[in-house]
Amino acid sequence: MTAHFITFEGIEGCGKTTQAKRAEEYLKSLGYPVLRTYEPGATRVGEYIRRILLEKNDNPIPLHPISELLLFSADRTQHLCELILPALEQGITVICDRYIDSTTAYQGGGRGIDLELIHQIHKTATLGIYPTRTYLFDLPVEIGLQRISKRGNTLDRLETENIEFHQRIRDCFLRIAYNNPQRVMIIDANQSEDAIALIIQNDLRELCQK
Ligand code: T5A
Repeated sequence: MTAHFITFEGIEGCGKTTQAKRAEEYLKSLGYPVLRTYEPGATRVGEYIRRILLEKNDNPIPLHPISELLLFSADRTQHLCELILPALEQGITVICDRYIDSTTAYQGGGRGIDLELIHQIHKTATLGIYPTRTYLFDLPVEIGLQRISKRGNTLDRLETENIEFHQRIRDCFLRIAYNNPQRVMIIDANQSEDAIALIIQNDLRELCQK
């Protein structure tokens, strides 16, 4: 199998992290080397950036939407240089929990930043590295937010946004999928974990043969 760059995307509480772990286990069980990683925060610089963006406290640091966009993008470039590119170059498949589609959906769809500007920034920040397969976990916003509220943790700056904000994000993710049907597979995330894992495993098996 050529090393693939696979991303997991979706709204809050969609269950993508659970499935990213299961996909990693599955590919490893077939004997493929895999790096599972995430955005933001997977590098040392990223840890600092993540604290600015997502620190959970009652008084989050004020951030202009463009600053937010640039911080997610800075985290990405560092992530690519330190982890993603070296892994791909060694033939290791990379599973990444969130990537550019999250920026388009959250900062574009959610915050309303011009999508053309976001695409221009992607071109620079990604160093031209785009995923070969993306799983989009689609779910009604109410169900996703209920799932995260059950965790009982303090919520971060994005989780505390109103329901319309999260609905715009879901709509934007779906538009990305419709515009990129070869790359993005929409998964109905309102099914059992096992049912979802099976859908992904079937798709991964096909991908492995390419
Ligand atoms: N962000 C990120 C941007 O705004 N722009 C960007 O460019 C990027 C990269 C990251 C935040 O940053 C934003 C998006 C996010 O707001 P985070 O803390 O890193 O935040 O976490 P998330 O990516 O949001 O992911 P989580 O791991 O917190 O949530 P998931 O992916 O929904 O994951 P999971 O699997 O933990 O599931 C959530 C809950 O649902 C249950 C799980 O047990 C868990 O309790 N669950 C199910 N329940 C019922 N049925 C199923 N099939 C289930 N699957 C899981």
